[in-house]
Amino acid sequence: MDFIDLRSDTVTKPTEEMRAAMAAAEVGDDVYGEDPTVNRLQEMAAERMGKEAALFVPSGTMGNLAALLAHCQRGDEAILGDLSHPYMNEGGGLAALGGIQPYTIPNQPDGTMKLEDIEAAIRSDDPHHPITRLIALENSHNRCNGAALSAEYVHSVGKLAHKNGLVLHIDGARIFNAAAALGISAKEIVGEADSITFCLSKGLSAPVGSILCGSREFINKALRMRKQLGGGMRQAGVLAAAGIVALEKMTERLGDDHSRAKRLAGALAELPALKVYPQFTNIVRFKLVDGSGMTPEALVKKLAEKGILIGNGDPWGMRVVTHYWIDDDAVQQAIENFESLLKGA
Ligand code: TLP
Repeated sequence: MDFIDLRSDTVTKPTEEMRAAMAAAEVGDDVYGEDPTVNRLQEMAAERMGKEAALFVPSGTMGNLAALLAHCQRGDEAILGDLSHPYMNEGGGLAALGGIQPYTIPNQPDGTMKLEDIEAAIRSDDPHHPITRLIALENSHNRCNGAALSAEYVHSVGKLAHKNGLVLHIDGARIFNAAAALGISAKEIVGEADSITFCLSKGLSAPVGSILCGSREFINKALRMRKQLGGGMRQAGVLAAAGIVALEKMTERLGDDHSRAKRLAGALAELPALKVYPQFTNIVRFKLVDGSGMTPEALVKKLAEKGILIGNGDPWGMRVVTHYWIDDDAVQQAIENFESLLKGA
């Protein structure tokens, strides 16, 4: 059966153009800094984010971790949203491998943290306290329904960080989705950030890889962290080649994914059995209302039997995520299957 896979945009497979670019890629040993395709991708990525330098890493998780390790010492504290990916979904790597203490602040439904909450979390210079070193934002915000944080908000957090001698890191796994939703460039959003991670292997459809961007000095430190984490890759140009196509060809089309997500959100909201949360980008979150007569597990299973895969990973409800391989027809089929399973529920 050909599945309509709405579990995540991480399921995207490379396009034909990516596969051709991968086959033709010029490669070298990237641990020696000699892979011309990786070097080109890194230069392009730094330019797109308006930063001095960039580093190709195997995953978004490693990009965030290498950034935190490069910015923080053991025992330092990082201020994070309580629904943020580095806090919730990265295996506790910052604590386990970095000895970094997370100080979590409630994420608001729009993915922000209140500025006054952030300010209150910054420690005073007292030997009883850990040293606050970093603030991390996530944009777009996965668990907060894919909400895009405005450039103004990101700038104000950056200003607050710098006024207090802290750094701002952005988990921008889906920064190009945020940019598309806000109608501005990614560069305009991340101007105040000291570092940013973004993913090539989600909505941009590359098979593997993320990019960490920042100052030259920061990227030199992060390079050492990537090595410590075992993320130094050799002839990685075969992967970077797909990343170049992703940056050149895939960022401008993300609005299509957002329109399809909007259509899905609208149709699901018509079903009395579902409560659908606000939709902003390519992520639609929803849950079954009390008395629907269906459990999330049963709904996921019944949809899968019809060839529709959806995400059901956590107490925050179910999720469908649109991406390059989900066309209008797939959206229509998904809607029809939801309707027939939940009709009368
Ligand atoms: N998110 C995955 C799962 O881990 C939940 C998904 O399917 O959405 N930052 C953000 C905001 C992410 O959503 C993800 C992946 C990552 C970082 C980590 O990226 P990878 O999977 O490349 O390590």
